[in-house]
Amino acid sequence: MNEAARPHVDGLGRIVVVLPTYNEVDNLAWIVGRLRAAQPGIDILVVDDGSPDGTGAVADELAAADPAVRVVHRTVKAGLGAAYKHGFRVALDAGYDVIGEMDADGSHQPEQLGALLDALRDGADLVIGSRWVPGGSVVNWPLRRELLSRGGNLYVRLLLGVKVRDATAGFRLFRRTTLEKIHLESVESTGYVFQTDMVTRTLAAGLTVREVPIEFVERVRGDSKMSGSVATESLKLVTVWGLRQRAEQVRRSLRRTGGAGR
Ligand SMILES: Nc1nc2c(ncn2[C@@H]2O[C@H](COP(=O)(O)OP(=O)(O)OP(=O)(O)O)[C@@H](O)[C@H]2O)c(=O)[nH]1
Ligand SMILES: [Mg+2]
Repeated sequence: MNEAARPHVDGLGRIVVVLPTYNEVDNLAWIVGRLRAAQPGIDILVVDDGSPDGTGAVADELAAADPAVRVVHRTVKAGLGAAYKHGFRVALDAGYDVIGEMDADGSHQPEQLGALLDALRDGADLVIGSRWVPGGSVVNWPLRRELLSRGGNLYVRLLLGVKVRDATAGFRLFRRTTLEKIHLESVESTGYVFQTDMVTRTLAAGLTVREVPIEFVERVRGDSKMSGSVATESLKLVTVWGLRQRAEQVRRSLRRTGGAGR
């Protein structure tokens, strides 16, 4: 990636989308091709966790053929959040102004990225492609998955007071200033709960989050990496964060009451 030579996208500067991959050999070239066609001004950073199916080699071939594509190889599968954190650090160091997230399995459609870019141009600090705002939808999801996602989001809203409909979504655009303000280095969640963690931190920092409706399409090829343990980890951490928030609120109000008594 010759940084200086990369194009700027109107009104937004230099943009890179981070694509995390684990065993996406049948999807990667297809999604990279669609992304390049839909948004020729946007660069791509693949973060592969040593996929045994050869996804890393496909990524290398794509990078060799196209200066807009770059690859980070990690040696072990260490979770979606850890892969994103690594990719974001590389993107920040490379000087990008906007850093995006997208699944590599076709669930997030590159053709819908334009609407997310528009919301960022309107002034948002983080834009989320959302399944659960009016106009958003999912295609080919079993009822069980829909209930898990809707239920998880309801739990996040109730416990953390996060006022977004799809806090767990992974189709996003961050301004670099957002990642700087929320202290990316201090983010510890390594699994899928990273998504909830990032939006919670963004709102807590007083920044603006906008949701844009998207159509989420269930993957056609390859296997899902979502598992019971992923859901359990999210449930556990959101509960811990929620209780911590409550304890902090109680501590603050006790301090206030103590101060008024003096
Ligand atoms: N680098 C890396 N990528 C991962 C890891 N886990 C998942 N991914 C990628 O993250 C994206 C989302 O994972 P999916 O398995 O599609 O999970 P999901 O979209 O929540 O689940 P489905 O709807 O069932 O597809 C895909 O591009 C995966 O290849 C990981 O540990 N490391
Ligand atoms: Mg998926």
